[in-house]
Amino acid sequence: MSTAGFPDNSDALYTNCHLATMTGDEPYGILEDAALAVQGGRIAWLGPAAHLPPRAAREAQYVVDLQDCWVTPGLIDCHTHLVYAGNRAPEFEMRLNGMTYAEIARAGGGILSTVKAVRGASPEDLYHQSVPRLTQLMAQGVTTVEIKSGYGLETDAELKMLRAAALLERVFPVTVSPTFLGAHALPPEYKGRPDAYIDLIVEEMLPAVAAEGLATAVDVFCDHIAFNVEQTERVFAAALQHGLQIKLHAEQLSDQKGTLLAVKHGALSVDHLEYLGEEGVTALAGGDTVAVLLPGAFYFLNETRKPPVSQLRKAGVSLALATDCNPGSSPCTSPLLMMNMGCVLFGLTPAEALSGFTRHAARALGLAAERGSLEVGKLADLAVWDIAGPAELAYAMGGNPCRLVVKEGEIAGGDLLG
Ligand code: DI6
Ligand code: FE
Repeated sequence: MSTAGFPDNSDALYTNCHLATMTGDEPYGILEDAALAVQGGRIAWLGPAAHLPPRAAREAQYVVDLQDCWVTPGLIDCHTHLVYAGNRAPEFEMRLNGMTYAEIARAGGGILSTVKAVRGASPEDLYHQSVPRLTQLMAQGVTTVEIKSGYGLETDAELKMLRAAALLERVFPVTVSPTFLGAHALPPEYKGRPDAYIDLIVEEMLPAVAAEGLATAVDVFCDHIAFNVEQTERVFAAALQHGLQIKLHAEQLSDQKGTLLAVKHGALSVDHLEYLGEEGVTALAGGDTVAVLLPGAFYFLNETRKPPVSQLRKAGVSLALATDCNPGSSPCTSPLLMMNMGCVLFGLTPAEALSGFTRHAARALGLAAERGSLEVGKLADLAVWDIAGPAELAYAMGGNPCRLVVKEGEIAGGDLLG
């Protein structure tokens, strides 16, 4: 790397650090004893510190000594339901005191209890209850987060959820990638009439969401307890008509072959995949659809069937990892814990786990042109870690070595400089 191309008067120069660029063929794209310059919110230069031109520090607006820390791309949590009201801790407790899931559901629990809480919450309350979950993610280096609706299940309540997600993005230094998940569950008032509910989604909800520009993608829960492949296809067709991208909760509890449908329609991602069969793996091979693994839900629901990770890996499918932050199956706000579980429960390597929260997560949101790796020209979204090497991120259980978060070139959090 030469000093040619070093920016004049950079906004910030980060020195005394090591980079996991997440580029190239080597797992982490490691660059030790490195420096990184930011200009206009983007990465303007990165390379070995020894290659810094002498004028670099003199001309920079400010120089930040990263004290031997490691820098990764800001983490991207590509699958969350973090906007919701209430929680399901009482149900968790009932379950562990011996009540079955079906009994809890009959007693008004399960996903519909969160629907009731969300419908009953004021917009302000819904927003305020969601803030701590977002800030906990950000404290672990998250700079981009996907947020789904899907606990409103009626037009106004779905819009309320997506407006809360939009407000979070306005208030906090984070990018929110909003997804409309009206087809998450059948609302009680449509009991026995799932197709009529799909009509409502297609004819009323989706147009309203699109008109307000509240979502960039549309998701469906395709499973025996939710919506079938035909219903899913109707929602996909409407989404594509509105110019929205699509993704799918697929093969979480059974193999519905939703993945085949999703790939056929060019979905950004298929998520969960515990029951993905050989056909599904073949469909994903060589395509652009990302497989998103959610070890938190697998763990919290005490599942035993694991996604076919080694087949997916062999087929060259991009593997992302996410928290699935939601009150019912994954009340989790820790990407680092998900990396650990991705390794221990699903057999990912620590490098795959970090790729799953960076470059592959960016692809799962259609944002890879600007995020997910440390490269000149990409947004300066950075997470700075007090670790001796990147494998430590997936290794540790608990704790948080994140010392600094930079969002589009601005300091967004952390205590490194405090
Ligand atoms: N799969 C899940 O694991 C969550 N949603 C989904 O489609 C469960 C959401 C909840 O129980 O609240
Ligand atoms: Fe989910």
